[in-house]
Amino acid sequence: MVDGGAIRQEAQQRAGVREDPRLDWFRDAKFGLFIHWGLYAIPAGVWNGRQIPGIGEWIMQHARIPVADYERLAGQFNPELFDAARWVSLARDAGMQYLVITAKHHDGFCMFDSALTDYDIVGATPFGRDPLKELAAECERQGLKLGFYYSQTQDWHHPDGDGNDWDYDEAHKDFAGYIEHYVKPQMRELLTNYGPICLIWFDTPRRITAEQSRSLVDFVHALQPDCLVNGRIGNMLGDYAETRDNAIPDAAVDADWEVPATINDTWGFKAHDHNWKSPQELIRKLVDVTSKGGNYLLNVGPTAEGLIPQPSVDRLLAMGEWLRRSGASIYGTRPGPLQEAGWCRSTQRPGKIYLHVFDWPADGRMSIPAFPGAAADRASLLATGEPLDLLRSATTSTIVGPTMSPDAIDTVIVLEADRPAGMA
Ligand code: JFZ
Repeated sequence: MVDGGAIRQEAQQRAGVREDPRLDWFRDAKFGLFIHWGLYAIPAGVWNGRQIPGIGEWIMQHARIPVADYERLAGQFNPELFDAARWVSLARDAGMQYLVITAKHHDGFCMFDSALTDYDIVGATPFGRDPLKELAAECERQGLKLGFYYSQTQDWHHPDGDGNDWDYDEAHKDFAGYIEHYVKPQMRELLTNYGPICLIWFDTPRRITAEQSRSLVDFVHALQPDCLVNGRIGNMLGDYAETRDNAIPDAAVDADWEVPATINDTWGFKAHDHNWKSPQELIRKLVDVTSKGGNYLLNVGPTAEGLIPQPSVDRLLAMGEWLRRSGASIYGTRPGPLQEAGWCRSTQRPGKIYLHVFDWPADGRMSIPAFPGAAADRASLLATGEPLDLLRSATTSTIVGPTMSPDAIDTVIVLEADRPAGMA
């Protein structure tokens, strides 16, 4: 959908939008928690004893499960171990600045109390609680921004939604009516009953017309002017661009953008997916994304009991630990001046340049060019403040650090000028 080249094109379309102060928090946030949670957590990738290939939240589509059969999952959904306070504090401990949870995914099941349908968590499950309400209260209490994922086109349960051709006849769907009389009223519920919502995360913009995309953007903004709309509203609209899933652009992109990413290979919980990325890999991806100007929206898929899988918890906590020592090089930064160096990533803020070194050189020596308009007079290690030697010539400077890597995941070197005004 949107890769490095396409995302740059989208940026051009949004020219001028770059200055929109509604996105100030988003530009500084860098790291968010994505939560895919719904009825699909019950089968967890297995239907009638058969492992269904592909992402877990797509099981209804991949196994062509009739609505009447899939609906029965609601009667079993009772996530008694769900604890909003624990989820939100995990996101805080991981160093995340916002949380986005599935209010309605493609399966059409509503994880919030909706007057538009009985097919929702309060009306159709033994659980009977509204987890979005509980999360909204906790986010408010713990100071985390809250956003909702909402599948505006695909709805495999609604007869007029897109995507279900095994129960319904695609040719006879009133998709326009579904947008007007179902999607919009539900948007009103989500943007009225849960306090301030930082963003609506739309998805898979198939069959939606430019007019429909635009009217949904306007509808959201009319209800909550500060609520952002992501690029997957379709038709090059929305407040910021979304890359393809797990796709990090190859170079910095001067636009507002976000990478949605998985820790293993599914969004919704799958019992048999154990392909977890290492903490090192995840931290380096966050650094890479930040150095190119984007945000990293990292997903967890809670179980049907309401628990975030322990391997995910462990990785998020490891990321938080690294961010506690090196977060100054991430939050609120912009892409740094050394983009093509290969041996490092760079970020910056006024007066400071941060060099991120993944693979520390054996001799501890690293050369940097003399940045135009950005004198680097001093170098130090961010985590400890330890000063490093800086050997300078007219065109390059050589940083002389220890021969042992100070941080095997990513060592951050801070460059500062004696005249900070010239920098950044
Ligand atoms: C979509 C959903 O279908 C999926 O279930 C999940 O919610 C994910 C975050 O988003 O999947 C996509 C959407 C776009 C691309 C790939 C998967 N893409 O552009 O490559």
